[in-house]
Amino acid sequence: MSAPNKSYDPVEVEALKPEEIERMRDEALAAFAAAGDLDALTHAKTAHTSGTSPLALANREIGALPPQAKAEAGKRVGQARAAVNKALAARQAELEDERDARVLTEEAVDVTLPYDRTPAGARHPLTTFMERVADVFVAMGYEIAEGPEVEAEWFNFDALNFLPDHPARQMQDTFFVRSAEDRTGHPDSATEGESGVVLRTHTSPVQARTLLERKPPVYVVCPGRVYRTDELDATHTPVFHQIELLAVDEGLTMADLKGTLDHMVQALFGADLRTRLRPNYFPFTEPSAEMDMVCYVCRGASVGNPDRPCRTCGSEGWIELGGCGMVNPHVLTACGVDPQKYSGFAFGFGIERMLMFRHNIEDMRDMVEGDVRFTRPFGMEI
Ligand code: FA5
Repeated sequence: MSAPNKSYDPVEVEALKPEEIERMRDEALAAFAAAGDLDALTHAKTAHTSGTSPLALANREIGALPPQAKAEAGKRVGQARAAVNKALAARQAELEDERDARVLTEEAVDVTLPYDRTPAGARHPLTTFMERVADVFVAMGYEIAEGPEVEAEWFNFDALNFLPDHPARQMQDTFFVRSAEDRTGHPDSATEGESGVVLRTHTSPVQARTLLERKPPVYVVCPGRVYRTDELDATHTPVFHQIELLAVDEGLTMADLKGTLDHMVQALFGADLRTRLRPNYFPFTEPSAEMDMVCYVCRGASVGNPDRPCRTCGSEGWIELGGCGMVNPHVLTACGVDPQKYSGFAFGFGIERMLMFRHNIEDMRDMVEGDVRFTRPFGMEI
């Protein structure tokens, strides 16, 4: 900065001469006009309006002028800086308009062009729901276990304590696989029911397979496809899905079973929902029970209340989920597990029926017919 002037002689301060100020202003205006895009304008802005620009440096000289000269020089510099800022703002707006117009043209979408008509695929809601149920148990430390769909009769029935004359063993309930020698035989062949091989009628044979393969403690969840000779109708299909749960450890009781069921129902349908057990019979569990959950829609409020009918539970207040019980000691023994030392619980239920009441699906046939108009509303869950 120059030394303070004692007398008024503006000519002595070169940077404040009127023609110098005009030159600085004109240079700035020319630089803005020459900036072809916003990046170039940013550079020009730094060069001509920042604290080290010629006009800013000239402005600093004013402080060294004698008082009578300060006002005149200040006015001159101030007017020049105002002109520079105005020109900058105008050019900025101009360049932004140009950029917007260019982007609109370059990125225009022709909505009349034909789109890719191949629809994106989605997983079937049965698959995603079955995985969601399994995840609830995996989060509790259970492992996934699997077994074959073409199963030995021994695993499907004998190991599970089905006596030889149990009705489920009849050919009108179970698909028997023909023996190798009889593959070309007549459909009514007598050997069909004697091959010892069936399409598994439930996921419970995985219980026996797991107990033969692993030593307790065993905590497994077994999702899978099962087969029965049921006709396809609104509530039955010959091919459906079940999820089985098996826990075998020291000291397990019905209370553990009930707590596990409550946790599952709350994880899948909402907090505070209860389950109840009703006595039932399965050869492979003792005691056995049918498991219901309180209706997650009306929570029992529709029972005896014609003004509030509930489609989900048919105003029953409860929804039947599946079968369960304590693993029958005969099953433990058949699979080499000491029933004096270990006890266990198991339950199994049909995924289709659960999906039906969870999404108010009225006809099971919709789930198996593969029509995308049914699956599409379930979205792209993967
Ligand atoms: C069983 O299959 C037992 N294995 C369940 C079990 C496991 C009990 C472990 C105890 C311990 P059930 O035959 O009731 O039980 O069938 C279970 C579920 O399969 C039923 O609740 C129903 O939801 C479903 N289900 C049965 N038949 C069909 C069918 N034809 N179509 C669709 N779902 C069916």
